[in-house]
Amino acid sequence: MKRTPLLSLGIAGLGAAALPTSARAQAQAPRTEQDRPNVIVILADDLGFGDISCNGSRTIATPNIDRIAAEGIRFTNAHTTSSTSTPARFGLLTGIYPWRVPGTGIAPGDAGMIIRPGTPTLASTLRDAGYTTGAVGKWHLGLGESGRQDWNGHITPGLEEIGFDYSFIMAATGDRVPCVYIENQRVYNYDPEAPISVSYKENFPGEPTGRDNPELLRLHPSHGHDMSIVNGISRIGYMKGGGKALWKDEEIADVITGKAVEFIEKNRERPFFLYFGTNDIHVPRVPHKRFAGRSGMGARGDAILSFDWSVGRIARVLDSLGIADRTILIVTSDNGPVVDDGYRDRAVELLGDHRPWHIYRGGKYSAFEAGTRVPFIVRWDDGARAGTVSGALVSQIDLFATLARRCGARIPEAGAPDSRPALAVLRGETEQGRSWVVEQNANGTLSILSGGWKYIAPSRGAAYLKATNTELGNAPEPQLYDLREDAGERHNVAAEHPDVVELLRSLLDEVKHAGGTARR
Ligand code: NG6
Ligand code: CA
Repeated sequence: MKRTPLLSLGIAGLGAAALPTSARAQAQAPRTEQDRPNVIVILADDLGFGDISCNGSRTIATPNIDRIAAEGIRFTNAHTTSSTSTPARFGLLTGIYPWRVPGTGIAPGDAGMIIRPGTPTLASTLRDAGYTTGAVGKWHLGLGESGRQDWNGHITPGLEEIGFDYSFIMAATGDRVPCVYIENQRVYNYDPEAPISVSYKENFPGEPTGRDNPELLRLHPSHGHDMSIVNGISRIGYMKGGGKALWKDEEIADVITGKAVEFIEKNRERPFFLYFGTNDIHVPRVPHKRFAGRSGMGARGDAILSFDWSVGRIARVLDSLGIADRTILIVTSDNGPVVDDGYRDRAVELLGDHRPWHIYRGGKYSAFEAGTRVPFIVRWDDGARAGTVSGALVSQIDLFATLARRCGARIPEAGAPDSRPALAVLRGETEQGRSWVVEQNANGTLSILSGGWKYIAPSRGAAYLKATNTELGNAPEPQLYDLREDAGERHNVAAEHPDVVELLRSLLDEVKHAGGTARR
């Protein structure tokens, strides 16, 4: 508490972010063909900092993820922009803080395309630089026009319009309809005998629901999730039809990992970018039978093993194709962990000594650290600093500018206004990370981390989400935590450090008013 690190921050800290994008683009040296590594981002869903053994967990074994960490750089102070999925993914793919853009909250399954065509994305930027780009797995950023998608035809605008040459996706989440895969903007395995209708307003006449027909369920909701029944599991939203196109939850990891592998194999000869969002470990957690019961902590732990398997499968295909030394592999998570997220899958009862949150407070949805401090591992194509552990402050918001720089891609003038290149940091050459990181919780409360402090802005949001047993981090008064002394955010020291509160409040204000869409 005898520190004055903030004195060097403030406007100076913000300066680099305000650098015009044209200046950033000019700083990029031209690259040769060999100097364009492949990029794979594996984005887990709801995987907590404490859910992987390389982050210190002794209650679960994740050997495949640990291997990537041993061959790469493992970050211990890395943050997503948001403690829920849609905004976190929006930030990662656009380099724009989601709180700048209305409509980036948790999306229903019939949300329209949230990244409007014309917005530069990491995919479009790499595609413009000659990369073949693909997105596989969980999407959750909307598709087509809100509520008016033709699920029986071509859905547009889709991923092609925002930079992906290939896509094989789940529209939203495992627990939201429509429960079908969508390949290149058409339902995969489409069944003409069972045309698809989707509604987030009302049920279709005669269709069973979890609420009215619990006898049809093999997995029961604990809260919400009582609408249409697909594969014996009730979901959020109503759907009718689908027939043979409907997914089987226990096969999702195999199907999407298989499609990711196919994409890699097909594009092995040219530079590619693959964004692979796993369904694991989101609810409903119904892992394949080869993982069921294996973790000893129920479906949630089994889903972690399934996720670890997916990472291993991707790593092994890079080995067998001989392209690991031409590929940057990133493993991270969209937001922090939750144990009961709406199904009675016994995750709470069987958790035992496992601590998905590690030492941190809160969890998914929260402004506290467990919500946004996520696993983050980068294995470089050239093997840079293999096995390093870095405590540098980093954010997923910087992946866009950093990868663009490394891959010789030019960010369009208005692109990725909040993203800054952090190559030396992400390559483990320095621990001088960001001077600040901004993040948001489920109801949009903003926090800023800087100089070992964390300030959570006052908010009228609920303090506690009872259904998931999560402290959301909202409070009507300002909160200040000294993360170096109090990583668990137990003691609000705002009253003792009004000067720090004021500095961080004004820094946050400055970030809010600088850059972003306002500069477009
Ligand atoms: C919540 C869901 C939760 C999960 C979350 C999104 C209920 C009661 N809860 O609204 O189960 O789907 O949204 O999770 O419906 S995320 O990781 O995709 O952001
Ligand atoms: Ca998530």
